[in-house]
Amino acid sequence: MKFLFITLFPEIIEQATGFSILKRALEQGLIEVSCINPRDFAADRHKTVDDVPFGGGAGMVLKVEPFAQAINEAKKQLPGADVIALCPSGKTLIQRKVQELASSQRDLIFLCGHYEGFDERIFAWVDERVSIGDYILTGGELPALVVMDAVSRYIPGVLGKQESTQEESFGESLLEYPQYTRPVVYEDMEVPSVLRGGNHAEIRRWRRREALKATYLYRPDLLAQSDLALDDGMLLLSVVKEKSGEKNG
Ligand code: 4H7
Repeated sequence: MKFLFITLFPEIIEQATGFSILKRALEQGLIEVSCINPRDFAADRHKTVDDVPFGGGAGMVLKVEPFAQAINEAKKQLPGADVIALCPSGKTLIQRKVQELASSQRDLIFLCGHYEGFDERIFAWVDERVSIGDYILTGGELPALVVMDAVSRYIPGVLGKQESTQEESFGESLLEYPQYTRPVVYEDMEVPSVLRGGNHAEIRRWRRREALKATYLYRPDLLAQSDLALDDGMLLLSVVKEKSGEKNG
C-alpha cells in the first residue's frame, strides 16, 4: 500500500517512518511512503503558500493553487488513491474505519495543513475529512502519521505473528488483559500466580475476566458496544461483586 503526504514539512514524515515496525515494513516493500511539498508549486519567487484571509482576521490561510496542484500531482502518481484531509472538522477515526481503509486496498493521499487552515475551495479535491480526536494540533502531519500507522498494522506481513491484530483491543470493543514478565517479584509486587502455573484453561479464563474488569473500570462506555457472551456476563458479574465488596468492606 502506498501513502503520499502533501505537506510543507516532509521532514516530519521522513523522521517518523524511520523506526521499528514501519521502518521494517518500508524495507520489505509492504508499504511505500512519499511526500509532495506544495511549496514546490508556489508561483512567485518567494514561494508563498499562504495569504491573509478575505474578510480580515488573525492568521493566514493556505492558498488553494499550490495545494490543488500538489494534489493533482499526487493523483497522477497514485491513480485511484483516496484523498484524506486531516482536520478537526473531520469524522473521528475509529478502529472500524482503520480496518475499512486497509481492506479497501486503495492507496492514500494525506493532505496536511499547518498553522493555518485551508482555503475552503481545496475540499473540492478531497474525498473525506478525518480527525484523530477532539483537540487542536499545530498541523495535520501527526494525525496523518497516526492514520498511516493504524492502517499499516492491517497490511499482511507488517506485524509479525507475535503482534497480530487478531485478539486485540477495540476489534472486540474490550481493553486488553494485563501482561507481566520477569522478575516474579518487584518491590513487593508479585506476578499473579495463575500465570505462573501451567493451567491454560485457567489462564484463558483469568485473562478474559481481567479484560472485562479493565473495560468496566477504565472504559465502561465500551461495554455498551461489545457484544458479550453469557460466560462473559458471569465473569463481569463476579468483577462487579468483587468491586462492590471492596467498597463496602
Ligand atoms: C486542517 C485544517 C487535525 C488542519 C485546519 C489538524 C487537529 C486535527 C489543521 C487546521 C489540526 C485532528 C488550523 C485547526 C488552525 C486549528 C487553529 C491543523 N488539528 N487547523 N486552527 N484533531 N490542525 O485530527
